[in-house]
Amino acid sequence: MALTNEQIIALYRNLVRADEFNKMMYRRMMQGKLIGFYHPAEGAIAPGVGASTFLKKDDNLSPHHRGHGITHMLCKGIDIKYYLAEHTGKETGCCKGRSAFHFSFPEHKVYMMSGFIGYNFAPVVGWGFAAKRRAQGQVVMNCSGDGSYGQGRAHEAMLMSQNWQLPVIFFCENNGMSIFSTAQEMHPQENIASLADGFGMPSLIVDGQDVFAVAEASLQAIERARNGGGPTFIEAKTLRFNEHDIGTPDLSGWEERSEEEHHAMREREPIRIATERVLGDSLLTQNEIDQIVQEALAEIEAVEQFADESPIARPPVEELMAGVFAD
Ligand SMILES: Cc1ncc(C[n+]2csc(CCOP(=O)(O)OP(=O)(O)O)c2C)c(N)n1
Ligand SMILES: [Mg+2]
Repeated sequence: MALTNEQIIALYRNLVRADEFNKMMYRRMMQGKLIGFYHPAEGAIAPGVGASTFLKKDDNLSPHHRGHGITHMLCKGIDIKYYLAEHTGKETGCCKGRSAFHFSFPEHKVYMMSGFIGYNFAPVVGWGFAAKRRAQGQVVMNCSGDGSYGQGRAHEAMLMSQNWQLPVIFFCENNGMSIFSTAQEMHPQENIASLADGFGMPSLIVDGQDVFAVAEASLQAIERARNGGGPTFIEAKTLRFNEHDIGTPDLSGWEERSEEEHHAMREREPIRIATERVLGDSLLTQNEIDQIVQEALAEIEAVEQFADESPIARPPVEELMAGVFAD
């Protein structure tokens, strides 16, 4: 599915926003300005942007925890100042600064995180079932990592979605790592997409460093799901440039990564690949690219100002159970 020039530019803009936002989160974590912790997304920003940029407002999105879902959510249209205020422990955050990174934006149909990897496999089947019954062309984008596909519930969700032909996209961001364990250690086959074969589910494998390739595959899966064609499995092969979360040592197979490995990874940096494409195809000039970066930086500055100037969340003890159970 070839992308239009307009779609390519929209993706490029979101990629730059995601990249700058992730850098800002890393910096703020190091400055001690964030509560909780942060799972940096450097090197892995293209999968979320490619999967989420062309979702419609009514589609359900379950983002991956890397970057705390920002690469996905900012493309779905959330107001990121509430995301940052939340991470900064401020009363103006989307959960009044109580959650660190366990939150949702239900008004945007973004249902976020739990501390449990793979928690989302059960809900996405329910959302897919509801979407099919409503028959209004709504799709469900379920983003998660290679690590979560060892879980039984992932396989149950794929089986049920395929059996019932639900409009669910199983979008796997395979960065080859689950904290310290490598995908080779945890999965018997090279491609996690091979799992889909067992359920008769169509699958696509894409270069997760190329945002345009990811978006093409995602659009294909979204269209299939919208038109009643059932689920698709997408495996986006990506990289983790940094440690799993800030403060945990960057070990791979119990060995620290070598300088050569780091260097080779950085050759596959998503912004670098996307910039080569838009300049090479004369879709944007260097001046226009500079302008896009400036706009992203201005957006981030405003978001940081909002978070910094907001009052600190100081919930009284009696309020600590608020929001834990539905009324
Ligand atoms: C059910 C469960 N088991 C283990 C953990 C601890 N844990 C947190 S992140 C993570 C690795 C996840 O790897 P992956 O899904 O590939 O995502 P990545 O962090 O590589 O982007 C693990 C094992 C957890 N949070 N939940
Ligand atoms: Mg992983």
